[in-house]
Amino acid sequence: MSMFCYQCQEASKGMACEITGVCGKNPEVAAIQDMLIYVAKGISVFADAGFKKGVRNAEVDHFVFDALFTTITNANFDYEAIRKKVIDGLDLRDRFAKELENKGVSVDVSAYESATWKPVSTDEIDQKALVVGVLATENEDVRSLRELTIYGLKGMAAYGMHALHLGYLEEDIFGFTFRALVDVQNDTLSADELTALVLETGKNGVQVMALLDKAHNDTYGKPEITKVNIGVGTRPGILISGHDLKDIEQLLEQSENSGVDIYTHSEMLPAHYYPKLKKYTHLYGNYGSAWWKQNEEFESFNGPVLFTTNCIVPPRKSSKYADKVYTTGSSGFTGFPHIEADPETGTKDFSAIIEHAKKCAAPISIEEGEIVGGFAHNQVIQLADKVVDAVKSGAIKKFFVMAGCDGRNKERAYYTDFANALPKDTVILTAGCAKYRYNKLPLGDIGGIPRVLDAGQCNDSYSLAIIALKLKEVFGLEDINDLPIAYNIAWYEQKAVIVLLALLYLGVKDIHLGPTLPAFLSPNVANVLVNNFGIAPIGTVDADIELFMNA
Ligand code: SF4
Ligand code: SF3
Repeated sequence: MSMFCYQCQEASKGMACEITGVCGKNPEVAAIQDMLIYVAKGISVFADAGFKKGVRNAEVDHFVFDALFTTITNANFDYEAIRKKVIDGLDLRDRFAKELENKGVSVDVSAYESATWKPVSTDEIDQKALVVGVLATENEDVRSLRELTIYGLKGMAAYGMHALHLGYLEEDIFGFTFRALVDVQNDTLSADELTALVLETGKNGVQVMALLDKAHNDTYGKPEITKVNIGVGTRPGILISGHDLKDIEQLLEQSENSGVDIYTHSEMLPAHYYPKLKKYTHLYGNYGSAWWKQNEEFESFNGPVLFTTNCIVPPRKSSKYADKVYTTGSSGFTGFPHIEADPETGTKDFSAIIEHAKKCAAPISIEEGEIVGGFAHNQVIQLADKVVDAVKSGAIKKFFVMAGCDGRNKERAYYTDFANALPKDTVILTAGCAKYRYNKLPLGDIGGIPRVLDAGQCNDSYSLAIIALKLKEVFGLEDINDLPIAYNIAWYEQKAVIVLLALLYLGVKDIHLGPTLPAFLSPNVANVLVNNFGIAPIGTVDADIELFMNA
């Protein structure tokens, strides 16, 4: 075994990647990512003590969230960049420990090796990195609950970073994150206490998604129903991928009147729904589909690509686009230029990528037409009367929440088949890149309500929860589970983990999860989720539709 990672849906053989990552993460990167989480845990021992005494440090906040975000699947493959974060983090931990000491805050570090371990060389860091990963916890149930918490925190921190970039994040989110990172190192906690921590992570996930929703709505206006062009223009383009709306805003501002068009890719598609982003006429359209098709789609795009977050797929050796990709934020890949924000202002200088685009040919068309989206909670609630009438008249029998992630596994064809096979009196509520499995199908509408309502990015699953809560109120129901809504969620990486934990916290039961259940759920932990929440794996399309329609 040269590595051990089981954090995403692609974990090798449904168990773990032990030789190299199916995602392309090699053992060195896997180990240094484990080390970065270990350093975040060490800093959190101090940050938790400081937080409880009212001592706050913005550098520490940022480090811990960035460490969690950096280690999300497909976000950062740059070994050197991650090792630098590790070294900087160890220095920050010791500086912050001094600051606390000077302020009279005592910290009991005796139970936490991560708070005291000091390497004397960088080689020692590499050696230590091999033993601080997932398998450092021997008991498989404790390991499962600890990792479930950490993966939830990773998703939460990713969304939290976007909210932070827009100036929206509440202090208690940091306080919870630090405490949770201490608790996952605490050998005295029982399985019940760790289970409670998992659910508390879901509660904080709801809060962060609500904050991000507010940040996006306040900053860019409320999402509107919008038709998005999926064809191409004649001018060179920049393709922007990932989830960070502040990045696309800055890119749009800086590229206005440059002769270059901006195209969204995968999870950046929902940028088109926001009034203050769609006002830019050079925000041309959306190019391609979900993240996993990028090897082909980037080739034909011709222009440079900017990754603001996950999901990066390592380019093939024969790739002709590898020298055109840039990263920013917590994302990274060895050899791709990384654009840093000005530490004072948060501004990013995208001039290099804009100049690069000017020298490129226009994108090659891979499809034509339009897709429609922008059905976030505000917009759908405006349609509430129409929706309620359609339910009361029987025109809509059921809603299917099919939020989450897409991925390259063949079994994911299930989701396209499922969408196609659903009875015509059903509506799909979607968010996240999972939508690309069915958002271009001719599924029609029900009395003017499209049968696929796209709320936005994976974090906009929050919108779907708000819509469900609103419908519960309108129908005068006691329990969210009495609504005619079924949940058939596709997951891939850790953002989907926090979405799932958030839905559980909101009381949603009987979620079907696929295409496979997480490898990091031990049989006992999986049983807890099955027994308490009715979580179930997907089956066949026909059997699942029958089950859902008769529930
Ligand atoms: Fe494997 Fe997923 Fe981990 Fe990558 S992130 S190494 S595919 S489990
Ligand atoms: Fe997709 Fe990576 Fe998860 Fe934001 S972009 S949902 S997989």
